[in-house]
Amino acid sequence: MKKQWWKESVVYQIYPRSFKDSNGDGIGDIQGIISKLDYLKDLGIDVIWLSPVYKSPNDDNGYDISDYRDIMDEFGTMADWEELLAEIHKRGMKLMMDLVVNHTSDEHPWFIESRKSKDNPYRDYYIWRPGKEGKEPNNWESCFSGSAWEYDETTGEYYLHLFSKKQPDLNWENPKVRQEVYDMMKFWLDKGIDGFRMDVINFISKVPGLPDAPNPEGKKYVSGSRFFMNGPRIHEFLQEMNREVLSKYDVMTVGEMPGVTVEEAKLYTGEDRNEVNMVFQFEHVDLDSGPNGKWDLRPLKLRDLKESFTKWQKGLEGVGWNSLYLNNHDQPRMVSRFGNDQEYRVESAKMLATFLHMLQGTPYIYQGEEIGMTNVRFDSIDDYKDIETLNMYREKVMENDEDPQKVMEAIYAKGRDNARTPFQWDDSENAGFTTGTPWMKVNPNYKEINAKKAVEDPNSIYHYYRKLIQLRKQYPIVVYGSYDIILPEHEQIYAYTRTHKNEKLLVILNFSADQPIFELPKEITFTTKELLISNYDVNGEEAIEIFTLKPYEARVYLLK
Ligand code: TEU
Ligand code: CA
Repeated sequence: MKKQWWKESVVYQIYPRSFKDSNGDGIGDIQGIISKLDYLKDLGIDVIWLSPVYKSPNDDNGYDISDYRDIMDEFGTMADWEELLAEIHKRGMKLMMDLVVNHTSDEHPWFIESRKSKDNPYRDYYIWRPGKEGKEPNNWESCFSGSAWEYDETTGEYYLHLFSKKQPDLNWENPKVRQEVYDMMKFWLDKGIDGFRMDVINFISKVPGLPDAPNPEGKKYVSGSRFFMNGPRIHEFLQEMNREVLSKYDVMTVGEMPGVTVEEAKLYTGEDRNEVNMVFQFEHVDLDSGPNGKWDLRPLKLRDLKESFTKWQKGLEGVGWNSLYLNNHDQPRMVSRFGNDQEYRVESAKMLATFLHMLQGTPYIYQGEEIGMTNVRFDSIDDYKDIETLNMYREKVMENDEDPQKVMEAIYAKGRDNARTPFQWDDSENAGFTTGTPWMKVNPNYKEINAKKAVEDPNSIYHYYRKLIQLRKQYPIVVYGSYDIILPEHEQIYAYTRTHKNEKLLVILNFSADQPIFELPKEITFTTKELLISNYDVNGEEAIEIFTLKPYEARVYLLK
C-alpha cells in the first residue's frame, strides 16, 4: 500500500461560528481560532478542516456562499485568514478548506444575474425549468423540507434547490460553471492551502430530464436522490477537476457523499482513478434511522454497526482509503449517540475514540469531541437555529399537526444543533466562548465539561486522545495494518485485529454498560503482548485468553 501523508494524519474539524469568539459579538471568528491553535497543536492533530468562512448570508451557516473569494464579515477579513494560514503552517499543521459547489447562495452575483432573464449569460449557471400544469417541474423534496423547486416571478420559471431555497443548485452540465469552480479552487490553492473537503460533491451530476421519483404512497414530495446521488457524469467531473486542478498540488481531498456505497467509493477513491483521496460515507450514521428518514428514530444494533464498518474496512482495503468519523457539524454528539453521556461519559467517549482511531483510515475529530461534549436539550424550539431543524419542525408541527413533544424528542436525538452549541472552554460565564451573548445557547453542562478541566486532568478524554494520536505516529501498523473482525456475532463486544508484517494489534471494545466476557479466538496466537492503551487501569501482564470487561472498556494490545 502506498504511503501518503494524508493517511498518516489526524484531522480536526472546526465549525467557526461555535469555536471561539474574539471580539464579544457572540459569534466565533478567525482571530478566535488563531488564539486556540496551540491547544490544537498540543492535542497532536495534523490537519484542520475549516467549515466555510466565505461571504454568506448564513441561511445555512456558511454553506450558502455569496462570494467564494472573500471572508464573511462576522468571521474577519482576508488578512485575518492569511494570518490563520501562516500560524497553522508555522506550527507544522495543515489547513483544509470547505468547498461548497453543488450550490451557491441566491445572493451570489451569478444567481442575481441568472434570475434576471431567460437570455441572461448566467441563466444556464443554474437549473431552471418551466412548471408542469401550474406545479413544480417534478416531485423532488428538498433535504430541508418542502419542494426542491422555487418559483421565481421575474421569468415565471422554477429553479432547483436540493437544500434551502437560498441555496440554488449550480448547473454542472455547463462547462463555464466547471471552469469557474476550478479557477476558484486554484485561487485558494495558490494561497497555500493543503486540501479541500467537498460538500455533497456526489450530488453535482443530475440525471438529464430530472424525472419524477417513484411515489407509491402519493406523498406531496419525495426524495429524488436516485436522480442526483452518484449521477451519470460524476466520475467524469471529478476526474476533470483532478486533471485541471488537484493533480497540480500536493493536497488532500475528501468528498462528502451521502448515499455512497462501498462499490461506488472504490471508484471515487481508487488510487489509480484520480478523483478524491477519501469519502465521507453515511452508512453508519443511518443505522439508527427508520424507513422514514433521520427523524424516524430507532435503536442502534451493535451487530449492524459492526457489519457496516467491516464492509467498508474490507471493501476499500488495498483499493482506496477510508475516512473515519462518528460525528460532525451535521450529526449528534458521538458520546450521546453511540456511548453513554451520563454515568459512563468519560469511559464511553474514550472507548469510541479507541474504536475510531484504531480502524484503517484517516480519523476526523469534531470540535468538542476530544472533551466529550454531549447533545443538548433546549426546552423551546426558539432556542434552535438550524434551518433543517426549524423547517422540519414547522412542517411537522404547524402543517401536519404532529405532537410537538414527539418532534422535540427527535430533535434532541438527531438535530444538528447538538453539535453546534458553543465550544466549552472553561467554567466561566458562557463557557469562555464569548464575553457577549452567544449566537446559540451554551450547553448547561459546561461547568462539568470544559477544555480547561480536561487539560488539567491527566485522566481526561482529552489526554486519552493525545495518546491515541501519538500511537498513530509511533506505530505504522495503526495506519497501514489490515483489518479483520473477531467475534462478529457478539452483541456487546466489538473486537478486531489489525495486521502488518509480523505484528498484530488486538482491539477489544465493550459497547455496553454490562460486563461481558471476552474470549480470545484460538487462531490468534502470539509470543509477546504489550498493552498500548486502555481506558481503565489494567495490569498489562494479565492473561487475555479470557476475561471480564468493565462497562465501555477499551484495550489495545500489540501482539508479536
Ligand atoms: O451536508 C449534506 C447532507 O446531506 C447532510 O448531512 C445534511 O446536511 C443533513 O444533515 C441531512 O439531515 C452538507 C453540509 O455538511 C451541511 O452542513 C449543509 O447544510 C449541506 O451540505 C448543504 O450545503
Ligand atoms: Ca466574533
